[in-house]
Amino acid sequence: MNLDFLKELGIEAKNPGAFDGSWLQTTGEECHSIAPANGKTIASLRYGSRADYERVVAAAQEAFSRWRALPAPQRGEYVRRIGLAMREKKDALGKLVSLESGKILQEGLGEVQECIDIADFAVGLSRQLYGLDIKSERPMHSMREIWHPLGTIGVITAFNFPAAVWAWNAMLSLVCGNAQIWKPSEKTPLTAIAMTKVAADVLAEDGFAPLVGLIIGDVSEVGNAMVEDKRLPLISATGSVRMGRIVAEKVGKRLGRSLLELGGNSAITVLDDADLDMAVRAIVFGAVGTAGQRCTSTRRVLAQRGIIDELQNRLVSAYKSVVIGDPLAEGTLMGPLIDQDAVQGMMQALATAKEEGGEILCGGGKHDPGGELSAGNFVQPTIIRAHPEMKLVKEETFAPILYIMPIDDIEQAIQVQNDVPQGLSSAVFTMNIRHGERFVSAVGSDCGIANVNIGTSGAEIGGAFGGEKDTGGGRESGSDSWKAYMRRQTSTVNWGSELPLAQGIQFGSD
Ligand code: UN1
Repeated sequence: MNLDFLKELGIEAKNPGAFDGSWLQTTGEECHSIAPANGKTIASLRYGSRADYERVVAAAQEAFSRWRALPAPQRGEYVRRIGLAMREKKDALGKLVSLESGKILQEGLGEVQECIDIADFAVGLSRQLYGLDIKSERPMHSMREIWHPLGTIGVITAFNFPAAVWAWNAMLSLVCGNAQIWKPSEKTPLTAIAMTKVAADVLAEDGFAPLVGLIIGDVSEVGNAMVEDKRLPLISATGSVRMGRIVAEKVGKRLGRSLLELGGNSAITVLDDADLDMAVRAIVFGAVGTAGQRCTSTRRVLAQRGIIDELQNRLVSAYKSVVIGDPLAEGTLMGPLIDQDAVQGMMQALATAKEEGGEILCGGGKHDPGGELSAGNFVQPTIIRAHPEMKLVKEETFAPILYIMPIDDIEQAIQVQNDVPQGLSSAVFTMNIRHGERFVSAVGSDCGIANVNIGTSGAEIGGAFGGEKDTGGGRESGSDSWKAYMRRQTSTVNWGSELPLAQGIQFGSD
């Protein structure tokens, strides 16, 4: 494979693992970025140490003290140029995302587009960080809410969206006036280095490069340092529920804020009156896309009894035509899982499914595309006929396993759908407006995302992204998610010559 695009992105055979405005000669453990498709090392790097982390924080803090004083639209201008730089490198960045995370090139390019989109959104937002004008109960008083930058933000991201989740946080946070320190997944360090370079090159012109600090290292060394660091008022973390609980606890203990986007277990309900062509396409993209390794991946299909057999047959035949192989090759629909642990996790889930009475309808094993890809982490996308009482269907397995279960009606579908610990994304396919509206009503889906005639994954950046229950409750990306990156100040100004007290209190003479 031609890897010239790595040069374009500034990736060397050996790379430093931390950036504080310049690239630090990190001396920590050596780590290799491994292509999940063939097990080969793409490039190596050295982890940042605790001392490197200190340098990254100090530089970010200093840059923040200057950045916060810039008018927000001027900050937006920098972000506009970061968006342009990402556009120029979209092709190379998309290839790197695909090579390093194993998602297919179309999805790699889509991920970079998501970064560009959020940059554009943030530029507009830089002129819309609106506060409120609140009517005071006292004469000649004005009361307002003013939003101020928060400080240096810690961003922890997962392998499956190695660029976009950082961009959701960083682009908004930059226009809000913050510095950020990014700890990416150890499995996708090169994408983090490349993204940081793109943003830093734009910011460096005026000495603002330390705003996009990067520290690559293991959880016990730098991950812990971040969550326990009082200098970071907000930790935005994406990953497993287990990781999220630790972050929430440690950040909560120091009374910091955390913004969590954790596990999902998305269901698509398909009712008897659904447009099955659309439903099949949405389910296959949702369950097979990114090899089932999105938080929003479709893991459960709740099908009404009138259509379940036809839907099942159509899904099975669609699955059989999924081209599995090199994620960078045209025509591939499913790449590898991220590593052998993920493959083992899937095999374990398949064994449990059988024990619990699930019936494997297609797939159900590893996959060998041959040649050098034989060393990759390939599996077959799998459909299992299941029932809601199975314990396994309430768990998130980060792999392309889809459980299909019968339901009687919309009531039961909503009940079964919500009866899991996670609450990220959900969808219903129906042509009946009553069922659709019911699904998105207060007595419908309990998820952060509830769609009608659209799948569960592939959300646009314009909406707030995140979910309830074990998903962690955070909201990132669009809508008013920017508020998480700012501190709110309530300000009352007395422009009169008296000093009336609120609540009509008389205190002392006069
Ligand atoms: C994730 O899996 O952590 O909605 C994020 C989606 C993408 C983001 C997924 N826009 O599927």
